[in-house]
Amino acid sequence: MEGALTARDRVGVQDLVLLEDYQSETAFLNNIKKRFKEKLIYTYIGSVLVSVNPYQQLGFYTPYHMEKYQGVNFYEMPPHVYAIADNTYRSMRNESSNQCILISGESGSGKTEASKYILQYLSVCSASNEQVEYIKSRLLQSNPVLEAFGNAKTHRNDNSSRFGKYMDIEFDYRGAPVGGHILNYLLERSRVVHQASGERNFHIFYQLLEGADDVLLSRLMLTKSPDKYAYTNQVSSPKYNSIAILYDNDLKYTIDGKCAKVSSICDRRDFVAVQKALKVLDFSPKNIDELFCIVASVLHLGNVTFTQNEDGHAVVERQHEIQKIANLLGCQYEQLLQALTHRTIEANKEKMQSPLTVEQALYARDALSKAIYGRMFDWLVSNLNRSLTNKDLMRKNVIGLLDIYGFEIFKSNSFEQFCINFCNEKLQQLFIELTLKQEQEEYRAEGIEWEPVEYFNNKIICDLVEERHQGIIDILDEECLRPGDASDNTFLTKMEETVGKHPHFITHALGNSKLRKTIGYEEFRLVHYAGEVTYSVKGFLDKNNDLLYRDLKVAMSESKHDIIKQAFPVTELARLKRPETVGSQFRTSLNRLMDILMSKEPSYVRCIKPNDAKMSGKHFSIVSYNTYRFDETLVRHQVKYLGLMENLRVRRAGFAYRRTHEIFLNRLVLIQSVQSYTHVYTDVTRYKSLCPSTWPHYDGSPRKGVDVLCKYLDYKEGEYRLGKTKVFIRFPRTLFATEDAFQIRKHELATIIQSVFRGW
Ligand code: AD9
Ligand code: MG
Repeated sequence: MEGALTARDRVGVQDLVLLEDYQSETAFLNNIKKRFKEKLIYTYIGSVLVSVNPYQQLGFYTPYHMEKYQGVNFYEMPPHVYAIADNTYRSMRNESSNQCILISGESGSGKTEASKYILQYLSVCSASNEQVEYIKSRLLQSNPVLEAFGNAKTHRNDNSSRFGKYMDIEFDYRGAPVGGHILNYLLERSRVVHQASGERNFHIFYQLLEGADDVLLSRLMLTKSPDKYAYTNQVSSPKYNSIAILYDNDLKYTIDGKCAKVSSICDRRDFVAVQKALKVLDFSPKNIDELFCIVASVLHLGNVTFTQNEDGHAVVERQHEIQKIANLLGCQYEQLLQALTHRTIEANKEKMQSPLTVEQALYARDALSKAIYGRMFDWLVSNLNRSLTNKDLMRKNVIGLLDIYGFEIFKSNSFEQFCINFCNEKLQQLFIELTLKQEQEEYRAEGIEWEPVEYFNNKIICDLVEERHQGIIDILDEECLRPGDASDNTFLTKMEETVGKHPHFITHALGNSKLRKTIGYEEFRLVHYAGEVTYSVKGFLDKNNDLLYRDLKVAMSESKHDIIKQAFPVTELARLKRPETVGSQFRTSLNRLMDILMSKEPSYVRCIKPNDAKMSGKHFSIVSYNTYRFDETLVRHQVKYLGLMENLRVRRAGFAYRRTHEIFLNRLVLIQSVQSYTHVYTDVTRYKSLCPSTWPHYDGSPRKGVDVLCKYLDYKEGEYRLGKTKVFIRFPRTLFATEDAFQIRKHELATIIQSVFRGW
């Protein structure tokens, strides 16, 4: 507990289950707001950590703090991401079980930062030797590489992860990290060829242009300036709110049309870090060179343009660009040139070259850029995995870290948001199931009767999206496969026919007159667990198909370079089956992820973004400070999308507070940490001091002691239960009364001790 009543009033409760009015969203918000103002960015809901992005460096991530959180009881210290990491680590060791930490929240809320703090903590608190140190440094160095290739500056976050990431950290029987494994999800490949105004392409493009020395630049046939490349120079005037215009430096840049530079990012320094990390991770000089060649080739591809000849066919404008690209990708110039402007088609078992129109050629060019970049990213992850695997070291248990995109609701939502929001539905389902399961298990283990909890099961929405033959993903696939007149609009009609009656699906045609005003003809709306999202069907078929013409695949598969050759395997060409669509692939990989997570003991970090201006507040005027630094409307939305009220309800349905009997009576305080493993505690009297039968000494069992104490404190029958190892208290007010009495008692005890000393 955080001490005296006054402190509770000022900084709120550190565990939201102790809120008296736990049904009130306003009370919830007020509590995190109070804490946030005091720079207490962390609050619990039971064992779930709620974190509010401070947008400033706070002083509690030091080695001193890491040491302080090691081996202490979860609730004995102020809430912290280290407490979650430590608790997870110790559960893994003590119970010899696999664990996972699920981090969620919207873009810019601090997921990736939290996952880095957790990884650092696990690396510091675990055992070590030379071999293990080697693995630890590799685990830590995987971050700068993945961020360079998978993160980008967006309106919401200067370092936004544009892919989902699940990382297993593997530990041996001593609890030392011996390896890792990364799974990546749905990289936003469309960013390679197009970015919204004021946003950037993936960091690596700018890092390379800014950070590479002249020798490397000339080898890659690049000039230093991102303005020269179409894929890094797509800036027009952005839309943003007025606060941002006034205060955000890099947004000011975007007004000038110079989005390539972001004030919070140093591309040159980051490039040095990436090069160093690639070396630590044992990427060969040849592979590193090939990676940069691929990045450069994509920049050159973006500059390839086409004109139309007399026959209406596409012709490459500056053929020397293709020469550069072929060179960088290690493939045949003629073959690439031909594949960018023609398609091989088979008619009557005869192969023919069919010329492309300019529009088709541009499509093919962008499809190639996306495919090259996307497959290079997959290659990168699988190579990182190879580097994180040490066959000589025996692994016993794992801790998984999931840093995945949160719910997205933009003004205009497309296929990408559909996939991301589906992913969040699945995670919410898992969250509810596992939280209930955990609660139930704890009650059973403690021998306390389980009281069923009413909750909204969002399985109905997951089914709407993923069910075989009748779910939206399969309807979309069917349209993608159907020859003839299939289009985004026929997909919409098919959905109306198949799932039109579903309570969570609405379209213009299906809605009533009031709804029709808010949904366009080419849109559909899903009622997600977190709220309604309207999706535009435009581009769904294309994005789901994600076609790359076969001729381009052939050209790539014949490359002399290792990475490209491995990324475009010849075996893929021999397969007659159509490649799986993006939606189906995503469904499969998500369901696999759910199985992985289900088999582990989960912990949760729920991240919240306090304002849309990426600001800590020091730039705001006094008038705007409180309004904008902690934007209540924005936070309220997130509390809803994260399902935090539901979480609190589930947690509060039974008992608000539970602690072991020992801790209820006495508090354990760490007095010495001999090595990183051995901790020495001392007992500090707590509530047992409130009852003459338990203080100063009680000879019976802790459970009996708590029983005597609770009766003495006049707890009513329905207010508490004694489990085998823990006491459960139903209402916060019961606990607060005890805590307040203890604060007074503490004072009395101090006075008694002082007078005893004086008497001496
Ligand atoms: V996204 O979905 O990948 O776009 P994240 O990952 O949720 O998003 P991220 O962790 O990248 O957000 O945080 C955004 C920025 O907020 C960081 O670059 C930091 O500048 C800032 N941040 C986040 N958490 C903290 C923190 N605990 N302390 C200080 C923080 N700054
Ligand atoms: Mg991130």
